Amino acid sequence: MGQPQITIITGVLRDIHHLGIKVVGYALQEAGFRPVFIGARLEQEEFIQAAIETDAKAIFMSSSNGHAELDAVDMREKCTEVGLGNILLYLGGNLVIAAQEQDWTSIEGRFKEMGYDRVYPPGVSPAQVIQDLKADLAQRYGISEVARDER
Ligand code: B12
Repeated sequence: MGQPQITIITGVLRDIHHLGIKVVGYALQEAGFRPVFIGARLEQEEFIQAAIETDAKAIFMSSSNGHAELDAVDMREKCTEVGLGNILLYLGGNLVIAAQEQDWTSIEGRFKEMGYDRVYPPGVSPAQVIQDLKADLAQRYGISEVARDER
């Protein structure tokens, strides 16, 4: 038996584009994590409830309708209110409308100010995300090994 797997809640915030987060979910599974996909068209509270129920270490939210600045706001505060102030919050997808007319660093900065730990543009490689996640788990929780389920 290895160590228990690390649960990551994944899903789509308010919109329907679910292919990207599914791709990320498969990569998480391949890397030895336990991704729990909870669906699309979700409210923030549904991610938080799922994280509480599964003792998740991270929430991966996807948003591609271009309304993330409205839909994703206050998530960190809501997590803190229920005792999840430390949980890793990752956000990705097509976050804003007319992204090509904006500097990515400025888009990323706005979401980081909201309390997201990592913010990704479309086309990010799942390998990069997993590398970041391993680094963040080590730094925030002192977890340095991601065990596979050895059933
Ligand atoms: C397929 C698609 C659809 C399908 C969705 C099918 C489905 N169930 O998923 C359909 C046809 C249903 C659809 C509908 C709509 N769509 Co659409 N759609 C697309 C399209 C062409 C591809 C999206 C996709 O699946 N890409 C493939 C995946 C693998 O890539 P990805 O999503 O970017 O994910 C990658 C990364 O972003 C990252 N990632 C994604 N999420 C996350 C989360 C985390 C935590 C992490 C770490 C990484 C990560 O991982 C992936 C691997 O790199 C895009 C345009 C485009 N080329 O991106 C438009 C697009 C997303 N759609 C758009 C729009 C406007 C709509 C509609 C609102 C249109 C309408 N007026 O009805 C509706 C949405 C209605 C709603 N209620 O939400 C716009 C969004 C506007 C914006 N953000 O600027 C886009 C960008 C098209 C455009 N250029 O205008 N759409």
